[in-house]
Amino acid sequence: MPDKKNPIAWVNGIPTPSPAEFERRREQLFSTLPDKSAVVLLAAPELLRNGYDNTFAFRQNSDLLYLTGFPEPNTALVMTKKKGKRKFVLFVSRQDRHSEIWHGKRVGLENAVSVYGADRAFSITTLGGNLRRLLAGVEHVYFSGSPTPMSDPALQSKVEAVLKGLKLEARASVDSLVSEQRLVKSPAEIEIMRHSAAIAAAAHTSAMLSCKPGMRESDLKAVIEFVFTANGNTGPSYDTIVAAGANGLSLHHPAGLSTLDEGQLVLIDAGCELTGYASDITRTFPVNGRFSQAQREIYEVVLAAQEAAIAAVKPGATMGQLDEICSAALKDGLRKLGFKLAGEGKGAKRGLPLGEIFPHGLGHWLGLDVHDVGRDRIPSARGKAVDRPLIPGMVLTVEPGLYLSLTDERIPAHYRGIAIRIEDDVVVTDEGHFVLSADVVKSVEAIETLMAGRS
Ligand SMILES: [Mn+2]
Repeated sequence: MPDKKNPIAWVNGIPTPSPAEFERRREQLFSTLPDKSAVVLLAAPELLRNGYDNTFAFRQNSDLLYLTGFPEPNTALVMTKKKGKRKFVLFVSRQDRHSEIWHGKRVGLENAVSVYGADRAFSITTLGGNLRRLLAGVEHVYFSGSPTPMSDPALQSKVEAVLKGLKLEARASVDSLVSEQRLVKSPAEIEIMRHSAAIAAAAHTSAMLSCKPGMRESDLKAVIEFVFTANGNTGPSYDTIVAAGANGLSLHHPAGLSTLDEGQLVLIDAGCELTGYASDITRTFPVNGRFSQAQREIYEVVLAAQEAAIAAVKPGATMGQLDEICSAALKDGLRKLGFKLAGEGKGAKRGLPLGEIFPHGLGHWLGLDVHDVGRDRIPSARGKAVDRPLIPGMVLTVEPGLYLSLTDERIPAHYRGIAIRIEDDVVVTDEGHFVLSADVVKSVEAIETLMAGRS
């Protein structure tokens, strides 16, 4: 007998949210809705890649995925709350023999009810008329009033026409409502994210063990993505970044045909997407398995800053505070290496601003989207925007980096061209934090020891 209460269902060894978990999420959303209200959410569009019938792999709208797990395009979710009565309706594609010959089995109306838990399911072709009926007596509609890249434009105009006909305005965007809920992960979500990070960590370990001078960036990308696919048919959650040496100075350098040379570092920023949940890990290591003196010195500065920021992750801390801790550690380390930084002492104006060699933020929320939803700043009691305190269940990345230009004469010559980023996925717990991506090594000694064992 399947356990009806268990929030995780295992599918061939892969954890996925169970029907009970999706129901709990919808109940949580219902409980935040006022009476006489409705939520309308649309599937992502299918996007043509080239020609007239060759599409990109379909990825569901994250809010719809979060509330239903429903995998198909041409889908709409409607939730209504009237006089305390809650209703969850799905509009989906009918099963269709001709289309299924090409594209495989569709879920269909019956399974939308029996498997996905809808109270009612209708054909998506009836969206206009049935939505009008469902919205009778509704005063507040939560719907993205303006089209977003993540909702199907044809369905969007249909819903807009219905709202216009009923003289209903999308008063508040559903995005903010669901975003707030998505920001704090349930135990089931954290368990799935732990698996996602474990697969990504194994991929990074394999890349370190496979790396040899003379390989190309794309060879390491193949190693990384092989491990993703082989461990649960998961693809990358964003384009895999593999950057040889100074290629890493470009933050999102896609793996290309550049050679990984003796004496260079390689920066890999890669994560997978397991049943929708992203991991996002960066490691930087020497192509030949041994850091040079200069590489090691900069690496230790970045690592110390990353570890200081991670150590400070706990309920009540803010991203802004973590950022300050990290920046202070970077400045401290760089000064000891002889960098003349802007902002203090003699020659303060001519010094190098930290923002020029650490041009991105410390991190971001992580979840169904790799740059997940939820605001970093919230209004205070007095209405002023303040940094948001962390609470248990939030998941964030901590990813300082240093990118030392090849040509900037304010940088000591022996450090020029070095690009290093170190990134881990961290969940806020009652006690403090837990690092989801800890399975892949990151100290200089551990990396060198691991790589010394390459065959
Ligand atoms: Mn990241």
